[in-house]
Amino acid sequence: MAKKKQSGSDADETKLRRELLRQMLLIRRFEERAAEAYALGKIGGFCHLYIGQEAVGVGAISALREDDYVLGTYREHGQALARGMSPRAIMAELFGRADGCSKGKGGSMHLFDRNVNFLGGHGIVGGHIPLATGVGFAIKYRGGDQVCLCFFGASAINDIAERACSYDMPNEVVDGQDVMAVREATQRAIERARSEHIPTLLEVRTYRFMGHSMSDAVSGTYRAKEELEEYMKRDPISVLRADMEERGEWSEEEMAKLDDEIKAIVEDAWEFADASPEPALESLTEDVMVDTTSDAGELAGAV
Ligand SMILES: Cc1ncc(C[n+]2csc(CCOP(=O)(O)OP(=O)(O)O)c2C)c(N)n1
Repeated sequence: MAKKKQSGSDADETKLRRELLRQMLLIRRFEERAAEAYALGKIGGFCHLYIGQEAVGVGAISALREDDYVLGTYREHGQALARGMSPRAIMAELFGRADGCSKGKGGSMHLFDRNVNFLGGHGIVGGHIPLATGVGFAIKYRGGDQVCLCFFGASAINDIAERACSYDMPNEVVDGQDVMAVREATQRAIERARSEHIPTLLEVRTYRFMGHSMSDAVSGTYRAKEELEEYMKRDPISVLRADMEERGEWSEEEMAKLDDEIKAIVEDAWEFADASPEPALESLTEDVMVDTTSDAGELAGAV
């Protein structure tokens, strides 16, 4: 398709879509390799993949400022990557190695990086929601205008939804396979949080393509193949890619080139993780990282 000449803001939009596509593809390729590493016994313990849900983390996090905060569940690899954490440090953490972001002592469910205000990685369903609330209060007490974005799954919802309704919390239902829809809904929530100081509950409807965790069968035994196939027609990467192709701003060749670049980043992360040593025995009793001189460290210490 011929490329039309673009105005400044159109060019910015194109750039944004490319960046969101790049991030979603990075998550997809990273997690495909993580699945392989798990099968080879390089990753131990739990490993919950985000494949199929990439538009949620990427769309929402793309709306944040650098000084905002993010907390996630144990299914947080994609959110950590979208927040800008290093693929090397994440892969090394999955491998349980000393160069991992949590020094190899947290694993898949406990990714953390104070440099990008990514405050975990939490294994207890719903357990991090009070922590995120604490971050919110800390921001308020300090008179800041940052926001705290907290991801959680549907099983934590009974409690939250009941409270949200009883306190009349603003809420919105969002198409979680459409990265731009997630971004725009999050922008509305952020605007409300910064200007009115109130939280928003976004119900982002998405679908995981893999099993619950790597200990499950590949795509789970508890759902019909037809159901999975139906949802895979709305793969978030294909949805954005089709939109970009229709606009004449993306081609097969560009996709192949991007894919090669991303595969090289993931390969480098694997090699880095594989070469990293296991944590030293004496490090088992050392603190992992709370550095109270940093902003995120201070908040993590506070909550
Ligand atoms: C308090 C608590 N209860 C039970 C578990 C075991 N558990 C791990 S994942 C999970 C299901 C969570 O589903 P959901 O919140 O919808 O998130 P998803 O896994 O679909 O991302 C459960 C029950 C847990 N981690 N914490």
